Amino acid sequence: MANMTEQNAKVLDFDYQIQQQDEAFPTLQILNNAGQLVDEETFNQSDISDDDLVAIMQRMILSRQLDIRSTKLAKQGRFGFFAPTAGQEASQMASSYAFKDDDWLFPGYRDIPEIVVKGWPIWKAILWSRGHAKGNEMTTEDGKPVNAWMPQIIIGAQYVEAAGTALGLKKRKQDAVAYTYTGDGGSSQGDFYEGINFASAYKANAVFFIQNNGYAISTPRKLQTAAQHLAAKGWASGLPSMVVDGNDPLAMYLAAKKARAWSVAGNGPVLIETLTNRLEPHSTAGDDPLRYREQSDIDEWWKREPLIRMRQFMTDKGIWDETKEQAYVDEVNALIDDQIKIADNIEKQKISDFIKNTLEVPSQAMQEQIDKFESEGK
Ligand SMILES: Cc1ncc(C[n+]2csc(CCOP(=O)(O)OP(=O)(O)O)c2C)c(N)n1
Ligand SMILES: [Mg+2]
Repeated sequence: MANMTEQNAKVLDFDYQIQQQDEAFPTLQILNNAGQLVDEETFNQSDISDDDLVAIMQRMILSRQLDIRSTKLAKQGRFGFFAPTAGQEASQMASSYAFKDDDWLFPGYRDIPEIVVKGWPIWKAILWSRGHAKGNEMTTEDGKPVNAWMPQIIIGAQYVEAAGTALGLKKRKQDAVAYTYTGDGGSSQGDFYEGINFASAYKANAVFFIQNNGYAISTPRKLQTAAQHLAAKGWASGLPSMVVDGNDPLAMYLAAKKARAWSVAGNGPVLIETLTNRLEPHSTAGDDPLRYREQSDIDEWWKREPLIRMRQFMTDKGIWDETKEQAYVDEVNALIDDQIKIADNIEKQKISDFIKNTLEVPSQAMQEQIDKFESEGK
């Protein structure tokens, strides 16, 4: 027996294993950067109408305008914490379009636009950014519940929350899923692994997104993990896992729609890595991206942002033009103007209110603080 078995040779060939990891995750793309369909057959599978395309485009524009206005407000000191979203519109808006009102959204701090299109008023998002308790009310303008949790600040924690809710939905035999977004950095957290492992073991109704936008604050994707694809992390938990061009709205919508259908049918969760890029600073708190990346890299990614290709595709299809776009931009900005006024007119939060909202039953020390601030009218 001079020769190794093919099986043993593969097990012991580490180069082969690394190469396999790379080849196992091709990227799903339907619309290229020039706005042309690269795969008409897959496009047809998404069964998407012209109205859906317009709705997705409008949501992406809403998100871009919110980003622009929020950044300006933050510079004027009128916004609290804001994490810019430019460049991630397909990853966020086209994917979330595939979900329904009954589905539960578990957002991270960069996922404000996904909550807004679920019915959370922008004025509440502004109050949330300022740390006002009213911003934690996940309800519509007329008080109806919005199936979303508050944006999570603890990196990756939303994966655990989503896993638990996903199991609840399965046990109650509900026709709904929990869907959640974290970042490339988030996929290195313990909560990430615990969430996907638990949800997969129980075949819970969940769709997990990793928005790989290239950076965790200043740490580039390559320094965060040696995994060649973040989606590969899902395989360890037995999950179908895919890599999607995160700047392609059509691919993002189809991936999310297929993942939801798979999960709601009782097959368990799906993990989706979206390849995108953060075009702006990490947050409006003063981060300067030029300390850790080149301007030329940022410029290149701006040429690949998702609105460009969607605009081209829909213009070629005859369902979009500059006039329509400008009219919608104006409409959204008028809405944002109104929402800012509402937020500014809400009664200011007292320090005592802030402490009262921390725990349902305040500790003794907190009660003493509440009493003290209340006695001073604060
Ligand atoms: C558990 C935890 N550790 C550290 C931080 C500080 N922190 C805030 S944002 C961030 C980077 C997250 O990067 P990524 O997951 O890629 O998301 P992105 O900001 O790019 O959307 C870190 C480390 C935190 N909020 N929570
Ligand atoms: Mg990131």
